[in-house]
Amino acid sequence: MPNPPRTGIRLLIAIAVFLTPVLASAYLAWRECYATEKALSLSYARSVLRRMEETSGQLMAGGRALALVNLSPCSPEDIRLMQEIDLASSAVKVVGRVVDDRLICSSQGGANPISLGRPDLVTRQGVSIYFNKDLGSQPTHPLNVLAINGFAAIIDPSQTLDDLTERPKVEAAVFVPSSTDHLRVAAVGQYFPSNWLRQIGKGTQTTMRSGGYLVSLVRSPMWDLAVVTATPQSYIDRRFDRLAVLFLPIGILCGALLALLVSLLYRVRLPFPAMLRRAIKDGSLYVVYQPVVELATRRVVGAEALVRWRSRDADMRPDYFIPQAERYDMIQLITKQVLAIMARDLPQFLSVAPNFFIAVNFSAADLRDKRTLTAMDEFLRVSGARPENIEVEATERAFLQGPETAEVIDVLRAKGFSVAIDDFGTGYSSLSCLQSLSLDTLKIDRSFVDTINTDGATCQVVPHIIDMAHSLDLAIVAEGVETEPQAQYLVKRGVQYAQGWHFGRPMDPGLLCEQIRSHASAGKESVPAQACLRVH
Ligand code: G
Ligand code: G
Ligand code: MN
Repeated sequence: MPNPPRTGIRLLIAIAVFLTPVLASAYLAWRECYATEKALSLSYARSVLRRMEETSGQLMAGGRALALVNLSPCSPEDIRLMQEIDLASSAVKVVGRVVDDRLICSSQGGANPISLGRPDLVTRQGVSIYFNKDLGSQPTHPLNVLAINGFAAIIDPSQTLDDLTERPKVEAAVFVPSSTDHLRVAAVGQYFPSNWLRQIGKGTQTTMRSGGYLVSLVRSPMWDLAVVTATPQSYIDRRFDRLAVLFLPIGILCGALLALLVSLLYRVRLPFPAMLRRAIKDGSLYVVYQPVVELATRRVVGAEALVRWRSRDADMRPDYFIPQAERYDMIQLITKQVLAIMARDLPQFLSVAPNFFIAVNFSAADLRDKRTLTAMDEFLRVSGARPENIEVEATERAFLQGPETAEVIDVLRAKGFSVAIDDFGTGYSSLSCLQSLSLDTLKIDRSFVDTINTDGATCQVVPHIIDMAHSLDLAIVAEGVETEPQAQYLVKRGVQYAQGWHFGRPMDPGLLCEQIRSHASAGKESVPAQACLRVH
């Protein structure tokens, strides 16, 4: 991960990852409920329409049959034929004869003529419709009369929509679309704004949501009829509540598992080589510089370059990743990166103090490889530094790797680089081997400097190391100097250089440059004021 997200962002991602399946399952559940209710209301509307179409068909067929035989209206033969038609017409309650807006007889026999008044509507097919007529049935029950060419079909509007009793609060109506005010043939409920009907053409159907209702419209392809149903939103909500009990726990479970998985993925470490390659590529490796002071003057004369790994894992410390990189034979990648960063930083140091030196840590693999020599030539070319500006540090273990190592060290020294033995005293061969090594500087390990002015057994070792380095004509850098008494002791013993928290912690190049500048300008005036302000 090039830029690992911070805790806050990670938390946000986890919440988002958790909520996605939860919301998705809720959405799917809701869509499922909506689709089910939509299908139900459409199929109901279609079945009502089918029944109305049947009625119309039977009315027309009956009318044609009577016209064909041309019997005298209400004659016994006529009434017998009407009874046959009645029997064949399942959707029609009674059939009869209408003359001059009066029902003069029916399949139930010749009764007194009943006046129907003006028809409420005459459809495009020529059907006269009389709504809600009391035809003397017991108990009193308003019926609709549909008449054409003197023949009448009598239907019970309350039976048209009787399926609805199972679904309380669902509203429905049968309309005559061609009538200007969309007359209702039958209706349950009130909520029928007429503009719904404008939505559909002949033979089509549609569903929409409006005013808290799910509205379905179907319109007959051949008859002047349309059916509207309005299902309250509460039907969808109730269905959703039932389904959510099932869907939501699954969604929550998936969300939790997914969030867990994502957070695990963030935590899982790449294998070390992949991590290191990525760190090099995305610039997570950087270099800090720890000042080296001349003890007599306390001037900063040089610095040690120490590599750092910017990582969200707090344990990416050099004492972990340097040995790992050595084990995976990748340490030279780090050396290369450190040299590249140093080449960028050095010019600003040198512009302030031309004799400044930087010590760089080499591992055994660097010293075994002859390509290190060409890399150092390239370093000088790119950085504009002189070999005297660079000191190569290596532990005694690295020094004792055989003839190739000795050869590389010799060539480095011949080129003018100085070479230091690092962490001196911690290895097993130490003093006896020192003589045989080709060296310029000895760095006394921190663990020995720690014993100065104490009465531990190893405190006897420090003067020996110092004396020996003097006798071999080596420069000495004491590492890990933390107190002034330690510094005093070292001065007294003739140690020229020191490094440690007493003089300065490892720091950014900009800060180091400022320190060198303030030291240098205390001596002479010619230091350029802008030297350290270079931005990389
Ligand atoms: O200051 P610090 O805690 O980083 O030092 C830890 C160890 O890592 C030291 O022994 C130091 O020599 C080593 N080290 C720091 N930078 C480098 C480097 O660039 N290359 C190698 N090989 N070792 C380094
Ligand atoms: O390469 P070398 O092993 O010399 O690296 C020096 C190490 O010692 C680095 O980890 C550096 O941060 C650490 N160090 C430098 N000065 C002091 C100091 O005064 N006290 C302590 N405890 N550690 C120091
Ligand atoms: Mn070192």
